[in-house]
Amino acid sequence: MTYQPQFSRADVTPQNLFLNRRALLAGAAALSVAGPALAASPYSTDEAPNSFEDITTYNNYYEFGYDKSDPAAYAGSLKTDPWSVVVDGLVDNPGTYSLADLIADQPIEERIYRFRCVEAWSMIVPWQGFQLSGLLNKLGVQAGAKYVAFETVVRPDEMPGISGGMIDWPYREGLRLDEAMHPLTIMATGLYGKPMPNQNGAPIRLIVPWKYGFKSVKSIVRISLIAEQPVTTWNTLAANEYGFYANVNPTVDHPRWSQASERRIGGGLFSGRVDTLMFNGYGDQVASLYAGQDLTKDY
Ligand SMILES: Nc1nc2c(c(=O)[nH]1)N[C@H]1C(S)=C(S)[C@@H](COP(=O)(O)O)O[C@H]1N2
Ligand SMILES: [Mo]
Repeated sequence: MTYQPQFSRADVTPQNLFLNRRALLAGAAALSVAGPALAASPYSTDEAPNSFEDITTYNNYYEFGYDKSDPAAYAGSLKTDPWSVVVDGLVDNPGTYSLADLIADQPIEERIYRFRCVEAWSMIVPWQGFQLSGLLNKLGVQAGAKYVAFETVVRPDEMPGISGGMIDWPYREGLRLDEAMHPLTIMATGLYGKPMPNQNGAPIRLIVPWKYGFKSVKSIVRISLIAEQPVTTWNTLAANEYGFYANVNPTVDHPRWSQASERRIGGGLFSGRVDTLMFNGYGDQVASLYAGQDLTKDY
């Protein structure tokens, strides 16, 4: 995998807007053209979303290949219906759930979030989804569970990137339980008012907007409540480069490039280089989760 440092200069400063009224209006406007009316969320940014084309043609989904264009080219072969998700570990209601049963009672809403990859590019994405907390409460987290672990589907016949390469599939990610229960953490089932495109992780994926994008695992088939910090894919590949926490942090550089700024994907008014914000701009909401931790060590 070739990560490249970015060199263009900042020309746009992102608005650090949050929990305001304009976000509600922006969300409502985006939905009116894109699909069924969903409740707009005060958790949304009112920054202009990237285009559907940007979001669905510039992807990381290594099961389909390493190039940014590979997921859009090859993910069409992934069969996402029927879909089931195994829930296991320290949970009151374990089992193998159909996707429909798993999410039946979860309120879907739009969340327009900043999305920041560890490679120093970013987008604004209008996801739809529901809070992971709602699902975990339904499943019944038992005392002793301290982490949530996730796995992506492994289908070599449908995923041309599975064979070869260095990754020990399935792609694995995880969160501490308090991170998983945070209201910003969602399970996303679509974007732009449409069902989730395969290249973005259909039919259901995690989105944790204050963390680097690699935490936001796609096409989830297993959710485990566990006592110990789970083994995760990028941390296993290079622990000195990709921490378990992976909180967006402009003051802790990747060993091979700066994290102080990012390249906002897309043409037009909002393209170009922008400063990276602590916790991707969600610090007011999430900084307290890390009180007392040294984020240069817990990167
Ligand atoms: N299963 C799986 N999930 C994954 C990845 C992957 O390669 N496989 N890539 C991660 C990385 S590095 C990023 S930046 C985001 C990209 O999400 P997007 O393509 O929807 O922008 O997905 C994350 N989730
Ligand atoms: Mo990424």
